[in-house]
Amino acid sequence: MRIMPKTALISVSDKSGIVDFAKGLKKHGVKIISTGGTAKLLADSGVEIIEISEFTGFPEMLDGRVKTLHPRVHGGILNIRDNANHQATMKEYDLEDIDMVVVNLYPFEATVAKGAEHDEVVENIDIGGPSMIRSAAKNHKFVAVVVDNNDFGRILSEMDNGGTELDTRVDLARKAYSHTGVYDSIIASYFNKKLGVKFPEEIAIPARKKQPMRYGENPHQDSAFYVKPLVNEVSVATGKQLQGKELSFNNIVDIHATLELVKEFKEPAVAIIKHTNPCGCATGDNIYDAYLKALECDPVSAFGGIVGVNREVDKQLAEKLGELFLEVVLAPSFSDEAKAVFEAKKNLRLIELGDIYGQRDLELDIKNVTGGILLQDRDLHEIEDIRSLPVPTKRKPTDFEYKAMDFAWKVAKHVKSNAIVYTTDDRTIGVGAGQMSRVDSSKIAASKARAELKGTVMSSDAFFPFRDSIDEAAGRGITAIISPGGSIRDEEVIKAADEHGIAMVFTGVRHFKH
Ligand code: 93A
Repeated sequence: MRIMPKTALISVSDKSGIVDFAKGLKKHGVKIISTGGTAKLLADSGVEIIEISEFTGFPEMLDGRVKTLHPRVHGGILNIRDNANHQATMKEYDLEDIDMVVVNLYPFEATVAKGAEHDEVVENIDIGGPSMIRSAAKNHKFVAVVVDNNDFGRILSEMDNGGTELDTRVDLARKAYSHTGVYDSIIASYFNKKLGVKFPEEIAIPARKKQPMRYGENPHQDSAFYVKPLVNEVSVATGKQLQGKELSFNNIVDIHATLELVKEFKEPAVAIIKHTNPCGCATGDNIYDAYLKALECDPVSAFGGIVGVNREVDKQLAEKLGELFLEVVLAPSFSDEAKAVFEAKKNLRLIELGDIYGQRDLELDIKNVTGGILLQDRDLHEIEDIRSLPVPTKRKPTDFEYKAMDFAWKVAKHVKSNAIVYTTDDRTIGVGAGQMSRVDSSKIAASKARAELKGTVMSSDAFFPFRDSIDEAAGRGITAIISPGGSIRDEEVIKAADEHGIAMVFTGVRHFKH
């Protein structure tokens, strides 16, 4: 059923394109009712309008808090056009149909983002707008609701063809309820954050589509990437793609993993990630040096990997990176010369992130399970001073071992459990990830090592349930071990370390990653 609107109510905060749209409506003889700022803009642009105050018979009052909240507005929108009772009421109170509602809301999000005081934020909670949107969306059988200025074109073209289609009005209603739902969920998030409520009684997590994905984790899974509003942290969601193929679902997950790992280091650092696990990570005097060391860990696995660095990529590094097939390179920035080098690699995705050490956001980690979601704090724990941690073994760590364990611990935090990582003080030598038994991770980490394991250290994301991993590591020449401790067999584990002359540090913190 096509409907040609006779009367439209226009009240928009985002006024982009509104004048042309109103002029388009006028071509079809639509009567336009409008509020304060919108009315002024339209009138100044030569569009004939009726002020809302004239329509309701009441002035816009209480500093604009009440302008459209009136039975003439809501009756005009909500009445069922083919219901005799409704029509009798309309007549009785001399109400008039409103067939189109064009509303977008007070900029609550932008007001919070600019750091406004609470009172100003509250003033930007739109009440009348969502009410009209919800009324119009409910009565979509007769009324078109427009919340997205990008829809102006399709509506005018349908009107050119005789009026809006029912399918279109249903689709507009669908968008409208998402719009008011997300709007309210942002307001709720603001209050939750302000009051420090991490786990409220109910949650609606707002997010907006950033891009459709070609497919999900696998080609038979459909997918899209959504970003959360009001997150104050540099992330895969804020990164700018400078070149290369479209990002894939797995690229986004891996970019996130890579960035989280390189953020651990203040000194020049490089992480090479495959399937969210590092197959090389190193620090160096400069970023080029760090890359060579990271690549040396496992150059076979690095093929098709994601490389993340925490310094600008220069020409020298760009040329070196170009020797290997990579999916993505991410960095705070790329020099112009580096960009020129990468131009030859059309498919390689470059992600420029800006200052990766800006503030951390307090947002939570979300895990999906069928029928529910789990929320938890992000694992942002860092060791402040490794030398202050308990050393349960007879031998105390050397300076080198302390430095190496500090490095190894930062990497293990970003490896899927069970995680065992062998490192020197500036590079990974072997990484064992995602095994169901810890000793298997130890063996895999050792088997991956291309360099000498003698004199390296071992980190373990969780405690050792048995002494087997210690014996395994000792057999390879590992001299120090960092782990949370806390097993009921700690004594057995410490005894094993003492027998081998290994120094241990207990962090008291676990870094499971599933
Ligand atoms: O303060 S309100 O919640 N009270 C209302 O009755 C009302 N009606 C429309 N805000 C209200 N609006 C909003 O005003 C609209 O949602 C729109 O965002 C804005 C447009 O105001 P103006 O036309 O004065 O720029």
